[in-house]
Amino acid sequence: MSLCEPNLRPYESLTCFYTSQPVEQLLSSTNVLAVISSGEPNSQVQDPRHFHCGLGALDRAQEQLQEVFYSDVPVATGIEHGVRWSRNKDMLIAALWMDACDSRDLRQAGRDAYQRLLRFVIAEGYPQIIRMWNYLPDINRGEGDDEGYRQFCQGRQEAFYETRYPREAFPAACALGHHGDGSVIYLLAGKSAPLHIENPRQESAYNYPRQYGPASPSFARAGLVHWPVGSQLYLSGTASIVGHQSRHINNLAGQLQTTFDNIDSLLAQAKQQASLAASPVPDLLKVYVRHAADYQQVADSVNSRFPGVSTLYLQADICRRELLVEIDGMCNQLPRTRA
Ligand code: 3EB
Repeated sequence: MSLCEPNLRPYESLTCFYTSQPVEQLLSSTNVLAVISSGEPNSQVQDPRHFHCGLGALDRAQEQLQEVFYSDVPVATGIEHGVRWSRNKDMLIAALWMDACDSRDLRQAGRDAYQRLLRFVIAEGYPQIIRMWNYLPDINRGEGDDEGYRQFCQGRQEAFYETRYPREAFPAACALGHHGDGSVIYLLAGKSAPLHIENPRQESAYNYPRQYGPASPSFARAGLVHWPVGSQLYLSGTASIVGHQSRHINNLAGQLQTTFDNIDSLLAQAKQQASLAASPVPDLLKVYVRHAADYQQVADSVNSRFPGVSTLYLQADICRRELLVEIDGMCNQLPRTRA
C-alpha cells in the first residue's frame, strides 16, 4: 500500500501524521504501528493497533481524521493481559483501555493501568518511555484533593515509584478529559532513554507545590528521541501556566499567547539541550479546547502562529478547571545538530 501523505518521509524510523484515510485501509499496511481515532466512532475493525481516544472533534471536516504512527519496517502486534501492543526492533506502542466501571476511581484506575503498562514495557525490553497519552473521563469532577485529575496523579505517581521509575525517567505526556465512558492510556517506548526536556518558563510538573494536589504530576515537558535513523521531539501538553501558576483566567486570547510563549521557550530549550542548529518547528499539533464555542478563535490564533502545520482540534477538559486550551505536538524530523 502506498501512503501519499505530504509529511510522510518513509525512510525515517517512525513517522507520525494525520490522515482521513479509512482505518481499514491504514491497518492493511504491516508498517502501521497505531491508528488513533477521535471524533465520530467510525470503525468496528478489531485490531490491537487501533483505538479511539474518547475525545470529540471540533470541526466537522476533522471527524474522520486519524493519528497514525508509521514504522519504516513491518511491525509485530498482539494483545496480552489487556495490553494492546505493536512493535519493531526499536520501539513499542502499548495501549490500555479501561471501562467506565474501572474508571470511576481514577486513583485506583491510574495506578492499576500504569502498573500494568510499566511492567509490560519492562518485560518486553522497551523500558524507556518517550511519551504517554492519557484520555480519562470526568477529570474535573470532585472538589479539592478529590478531583479526578488529582486522584489520577496520585495513582500514576504510586505506579511509577512502585516500578522504580525515578522522576528523571518520567516521560513527556498529556492528560485530558471527556464525558464519555472509559479511559485509554497509550504510550511510545524504546530501548534507550530519550533526552527529557523541561521548560525554563515553567516549574517542572513533578515539583509543583502541594496546593495542586497530594501528588505532583509525573511527566516531563518534552522528550527528544534519537532513533537509528533520524530524531524526533515530542512536546507535552502545554497550557497557560507560568512558574506553577495558571495565567489569564477567563481570558482566552491571553491563555493562547502564554501557551505559544511556553511552546517557543520549550522549543528553544530543546535546541539548546540537543545542540540543534535551529529551534525545531512542530510538524503536528493537537489542540485541546474546553469550550466548543471557543474553537474558531483558537483555530484562527493557532493558524497564524503555526501556518501550514497539520493540526487536530479536539474538545477536552483540561486538568485545571481554569485552563481553556492546551496544545501538544511533535516534530518528525529535527534540524541537524551544530557542527
Ligand atoms: C500542566 O502543565 C498542564 O498530567 O500528564 C500537561 C501535560 C498537563 C501533561 C499530565 C498535565 C499532564 O500542568 C497539564
